[in-house]
Order: sequence, then structure tokens, then C-alpha cells
Amino acid sequence: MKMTFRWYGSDDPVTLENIRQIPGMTGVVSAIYSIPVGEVWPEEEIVKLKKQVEDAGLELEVIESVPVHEDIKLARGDYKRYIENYKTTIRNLAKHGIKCICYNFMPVFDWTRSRLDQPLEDGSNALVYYREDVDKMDPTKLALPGWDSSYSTDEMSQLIDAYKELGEEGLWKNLEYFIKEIMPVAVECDVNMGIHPDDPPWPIFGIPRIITCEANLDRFLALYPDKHHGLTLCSGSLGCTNLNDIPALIRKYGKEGRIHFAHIRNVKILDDGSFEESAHLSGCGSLDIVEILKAYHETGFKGYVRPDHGRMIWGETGKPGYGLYDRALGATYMNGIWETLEKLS
Ligand SMILES: [Mn+2]
Repeated sequence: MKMTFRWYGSDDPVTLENIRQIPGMTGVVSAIYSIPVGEVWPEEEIVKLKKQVEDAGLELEVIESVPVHEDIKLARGDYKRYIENYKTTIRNLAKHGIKCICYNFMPVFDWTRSRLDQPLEDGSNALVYYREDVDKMDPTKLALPGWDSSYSTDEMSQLIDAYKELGEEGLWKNLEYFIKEIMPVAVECDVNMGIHPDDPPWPIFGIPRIITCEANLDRFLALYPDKHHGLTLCSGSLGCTNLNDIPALIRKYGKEGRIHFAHIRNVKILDDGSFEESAHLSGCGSLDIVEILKAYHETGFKGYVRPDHGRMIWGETGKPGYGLYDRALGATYMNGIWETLEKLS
């Protein structure tokens, strides 16, 4: 596996120099954040980002994410042009050494939490999802980091209604169309596409979500029978419900060569189905991180891995979930487990 770290570009309070000093870090996963969703990523911008990362002694082989325009998910408006743009972006990224692209097909809202700085018992802060609080939220007036904040309340209501009308099967149909369009280009360019599961993996605000569980991952992978068509397996997203057995999923899809990018983090599942993001250490959450890494090790995983969200510790401030310290601890913990597995095998 190749250990990487998510980096949000020059505006990220975590610098490339910081990341370079984390033991075992081979590269960053990043994106070009200045390009409007749906438009082509120009080669000169890609070259600039790549040079910046490489000048800091790190690699840039993974993009997280190339976002999918809402019109593609709804198959409306300009969606055909946006899909053509997406193909051009894949080609442009491949030309400059990108080997893996992460994306998701979550309607309107990216990851959803009820609070981004919940104080935990040990005095750290973490992202949490308390069902009771989410149920009370008005999605038309809501903003979380990573969400598209360019919608007015009216536009948001209309968008939500459009998805409610589309329903799960409609969303599957539009996903299938998108996949069958872009995958031949990804195969031709030898770029691995890894869809990120929905986070959390259940419908919220009455909007369908489909990349949620084993049956749906099977259905997704069957849409295009080529290894380039694969997964970003996020332990924290799929693992915030007991219904998903993460090590079993890794063994299954890892053996098939369908996992290209591993997001690893822990979550503590609460009795009512709420969850708190916890430190990576197995004892701190509901997931067994050693079992997860064993599953990757057993299947000969050669892809990219990154510590996913971390807590805010030691007084750090910054992008919720994406501080330096706790993610660096997570990476080091995982590297330790991996080194042990290598030496024992
Ligand atoms: Mn993730």
C-alpha cells in the first residue's frame, strides 16, 4: 500500500512541508478547487499542482475528488456536455501521471454531520452525527464544509424535490449512464476510478442514496466489468452502521482487484444508530483497524491508503476533520500495523 494524506491546496493550514515530515508518507491526494463543478480541468492547472507537490518531495497520483455535476446525477439540462467535460478531465489528468480518481454520486449533500466540533470525553473535538439533531435540520438552510454553498434556499428546495421525484431507481439509471460513458475513457487512459460510498450510507432528508451496502456495491461494480471501475473503500462511511462488515467487504472486493483507494478511520456507533468519529485506534471506536489492515494485507493490496478524518487535538484549529495531528497519528498507527503484518508474513 502507499500511504497518502489529503491536502486541500495552498489554502490548507496543513502545509506540504508538514505532510512531508510524517513518517512513511509517499504523497498527497488533492484536487483543483478553483474550477467550477462540471468544467474541464485545464492541463496547465494540473501541471502547476503536480509541480507544487513534487517540489515538496511528495507524489501526486490520486485526485480526490473530481466532482460530478448535479445535472449529471439528475440527467437534466447540460448533463451531456458535463459528461464530455468529465472525460476530458480524465484524459488531462492521465497525461500528467494521475493513476486514480476518487468521486462520489451523492445527491446534493456530500458527507453529513450534525456537528463538526463535538467535545469528546478526552477534550478533543470531533465530527458527529446525532440522529435526533439531523432529523430536526432544515436541509434548505444548511451549510457544511465541502458542500456546494452556491444554492439559494429556493434552488435547494427545488433540487431536493427533483431527487425525491427521481428516487433510487432513477438515480441508479443516471449513474449507469454516467459510468458507461466515462469508463471506456478511464480504461483507455489506464486510470482507476474509485467511487466513494455515501456518507452516512442511508438516505437523508428523503433524498435517495445508493452506494451504501454490499448488495449495492455488487450492483455498482456489475455496471462495468473492468477492474478500472472500482471503489474508494471508506471504512468510516460504510462502517457507521453495523450492517456493513468492513473486513469482509475488503476481502471480497480486494480479491477482485476492485479497491483502488482505501480511506481508513474509526467511528463509534451509538445505541440509537448515531455515531461519533473517533481516534483511529481500534479501542477508541467500533471498527477493528487491525482486522481492516489484515484484510488489505491478505489480499495483497497495492493501492493508495489515507487516514481519513481525524479529531482536532492539541489545540489545533482548521478544517474540521482535516487537521494535521490526529491524521498523522492515524497514519503512523496504520504504518505500524502494516509493518508488523509485513514482518510476520
Ligand atoms: Mn472517506
